[in-house]
Amino acid sequence: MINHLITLEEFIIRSQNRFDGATGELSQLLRDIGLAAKIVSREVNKAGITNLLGRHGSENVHGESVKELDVFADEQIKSALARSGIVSMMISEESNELIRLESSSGKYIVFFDPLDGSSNIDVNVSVGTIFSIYSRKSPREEPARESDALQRGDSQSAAGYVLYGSSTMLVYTTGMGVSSFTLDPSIGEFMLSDDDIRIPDFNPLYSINEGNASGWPVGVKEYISYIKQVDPETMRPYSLRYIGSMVSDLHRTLLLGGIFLYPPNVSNPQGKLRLMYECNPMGYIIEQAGGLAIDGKGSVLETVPQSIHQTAPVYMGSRKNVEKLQEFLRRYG
Ligand code: P6P
Repeated sequence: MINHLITLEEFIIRSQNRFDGATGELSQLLRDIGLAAKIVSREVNKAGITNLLGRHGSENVHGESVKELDVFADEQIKSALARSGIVSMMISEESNELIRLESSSGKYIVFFDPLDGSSNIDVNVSVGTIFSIYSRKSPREEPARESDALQRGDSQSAAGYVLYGSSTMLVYTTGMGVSSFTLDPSIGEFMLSDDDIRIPDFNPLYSINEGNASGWPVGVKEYISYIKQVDPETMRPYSLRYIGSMVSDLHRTLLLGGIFLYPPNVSNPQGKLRLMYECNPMGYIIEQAGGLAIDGKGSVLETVPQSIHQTAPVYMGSRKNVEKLQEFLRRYG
């Protein structure tokens, strides 16, 4: 129970003091991301009355149409990261290539999806920003290398998301549990809501796009059929909740429990969600909160990345929910 108001900045400083030898750079980076989130939140929440709605006309690296707010969010985050002076390279869903920054001595590499779920913007469904932070491995006096970006998800220094919903929330982890903050727009501060989120061990909730069922692996088909059977003892049938915005679906899963699934399907044989700026950051948060995040074989965070925009199948949520799925994947493949 939080018995007095703590701002994001205050919490970050306190957390930094728990890290021996912390230089304050990660704290500064998290504060810069928090500022960009406030600016994006202001525009998302008033998009309905400005000209930011609708398509920007361009397409991103995946051939998806880009909306004005996507571009705005992308620009805000890029300038916040560039201004920090501690980021040497960044990769955005909206940019084909990785972006090296003049301050190439910066300690961190940042992946981000500036406005995930943006297809929901025009219908006023919540969308989110996702970020994933790595320490670079190459010598800091040299320009950052692509190998600095191709690190496994279990090497992340920090990961988080901003959910622009009925309220704007920032949720992040630096590897010492998961904390959440709610934006108080009247004072422009993210206020601490929960300093140690733990995902429930089980909940009969599942989140998947049933429209793709014909292309799922057999093990997934058998699992989904199993959880729809009637058996009160095992709380079946489960309830289906699917918003179609990963940050929203996983924020609900983090707080209520259950399982989120995006398996391979006919149009996405390697899965649809991007490993580096969707699966890894969200998976890191779920695992830090006590859940599981797998790609159908093992932890998605152990995947050795081959390219910055690659996709991966992903199944994540409450431990018992994911373990039950794993039984079916082992039995049916
Ligand atoms: P589908 C949004 O476009 C997104 O990248 C994620 O936010 C979301 O989980 C997924 O795609 C939804 O995909 O195929 O169900 O529309």
